[in-house]
Parts: sequence; C-alpha cells; structure tokens
Amino acid sequence: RTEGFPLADSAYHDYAEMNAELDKVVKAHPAIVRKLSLGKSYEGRDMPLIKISDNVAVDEDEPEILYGAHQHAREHITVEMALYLVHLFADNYGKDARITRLVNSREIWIVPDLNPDGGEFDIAGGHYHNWRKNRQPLGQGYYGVDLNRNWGYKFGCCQGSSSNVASEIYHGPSAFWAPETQRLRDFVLSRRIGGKQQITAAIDFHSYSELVLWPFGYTQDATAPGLNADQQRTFAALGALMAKSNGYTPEQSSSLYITDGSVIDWLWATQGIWAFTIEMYPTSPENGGFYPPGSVLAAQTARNKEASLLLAEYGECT
Ligand code: ING
Ligand code: ZN
Repeated sequence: RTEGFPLADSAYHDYAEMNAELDKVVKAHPAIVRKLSLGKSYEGRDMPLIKISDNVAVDEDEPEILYGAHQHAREHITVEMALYLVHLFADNYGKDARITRLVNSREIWIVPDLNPDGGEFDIAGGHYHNWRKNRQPLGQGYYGVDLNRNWGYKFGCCQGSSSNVASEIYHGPSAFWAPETQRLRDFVLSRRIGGKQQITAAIDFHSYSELVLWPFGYTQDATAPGLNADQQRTFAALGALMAKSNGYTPEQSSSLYITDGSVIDWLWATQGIWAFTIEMYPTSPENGGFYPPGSVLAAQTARNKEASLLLAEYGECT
C-alpha cells in the first residue's frame, strides 16, 4: 500500500490496489465483467471503466446504468462503494435471482475512480491533504479544478462555483477543461446510439452527509426549463424511495446549496438520464468526516445496495 498512508487501513484501496482488485474480479468472472479504460487523467493514470452484463463482449440493446465515484479526491469511501457494486453484481450472478436478472437485462457501467491524481495526492507523504480537486497546474503554485463544477450545463452560471484558482470549487477556465470530465463526457456521449441515449439512470457517489440529491443544483426552482412538474415528482419519489432504503435525507440538490456545472445537472439536462448524487457516510466530522476508519466500510457500502439496485430496476420503466 502507499507508503505512509496514515490510517494504514487495509480496508481502503489506493489506486494500485483498486486496479488489482478490479483485475481479480475480471479474472474470476470473465464472461460478465470487463475492465476498459475511460482514458487518462491529467497526470496520465488510466481511469478504469467496468462493464458488467451477460454477453459482456457484445453491445446489446439493453437499458444501461452508470455508477460513478471519486470525482473528489478525499472522498475515498466512494471508491470502496464502486468496488462493492462490482463485487455485488459479479459475485452474485447466477446465485441471486434479482442480481442475475439485472445483469442479464442491463449493461452496467461502473467508473470507480474519476480523480486518480487527486486521490493519490490526497494520501501522499504520510498524511491526508484534505484535497478535493484534480491536479491540473494553474500557475503561481495553484492546482486543481473541481471536477463536479466543470460540467457543461449552466457552467459557472449561478455562484455555485468559483472562478478563483485558489478555491475548492474552482470551475476551471471553461467547461470540460479537465481531461477527467472530458473523458467521462465522451464515454456518455458514445452511449448515444441512433439518437437515443442508452444510459437511463445514474448515481454519482460523494461523501459526506448521508443525502440523496437530484437535479437541478443550479436553481432553487423545483421546476426549470428541462425539468417539468411530472419529472420533478418522479425524481422526488425515486429519491425518497432510495433514501428510505439507506436512511439518508432526500432533497433537490439546490436545497443543500447551489452548485453549477455538476455532473447530475449535465446528465439530466443534456442526456435525459435520471441522475442522483448520493452523499455517503458519515453525517458529521465526529464520525471521521472524509476519513472514516476502515472498520465502517463493509457496513457503509452495503447500506447503499438497495438504493443502487432500485435505480437499476427503475431503468426498465423509462
Ligand atoms: N458534495 C457535492 C458537491 O459537489 C452536490 C454535493 C453534488 C450538490 C451535486 C449538488 C449537486 O459539492 C460533495 N461532498 O462533494
Ligand atoms: Zn464530492
């Protein structure tokens, strides 16, 4: 493991360990799991893209689900969430009827680490850096774009991000300036086939606060262009259902605070994907904040099993 990783907690996976774990799952379940690459991060690390489906080598005409993690460097628990999901679908295929049905009838995409540079930086040198952004150099000793403010819908519109390079929520000089957001955008756009976006639903995992959030982040209007009253009700109902399963609090993302340039706003507004942010454990800094002990990971990832499956099942109703 990374030299000096402070909690030295074998339950967490650093970048190399995450890749080794993914490779292990692919090797154990080659018929249903593939490891691809989204492309490279700014510093040149491959960002893994996992596909899970029956006939995994074939592009079948099935609803597709996207689970994303680790846009924010210090939110390491989200990588563990993605690994949990990879294992959930791979290990229970052919054993659990519900999982088997989903793997047979869906194409499941998992992006366990959209910010490998930030993640490795955050644990470098024997202490945590409390780092959020990516690691693109900005000059004058400043680094990093907030990937979840760099998406191209209402980019920088509404004071939900910052144009100050020193800010934790620096949105970058332009939408999709970060190679990491570009790569995920290009993948999502590649799933638009014959004018139809194949991905029907998505969860973007963050920490911490224990919330289930839905679009829009850029405005407090419950409905706005691109989100009519029916759709808003569906988001709220689905969000409430997921929150009931994990005990989190459901709300429109702008009731937490205004964000502009977030991935969920872009996924919904431009692709029509039912996209949620899930803010994982804990609720407060006393329970570890961004750095909860490894001993909680098994329970706190399993806690989102039901919400993750509910959303995947919802894909067939749309
Ligand atoms: N929180 C998310 C953030 O990007 C969020 C919360 C996401 C709010 C998307 C609204 C929309 O600020 C963390 N912890 O990163
Ligand atoms: Zn986050």
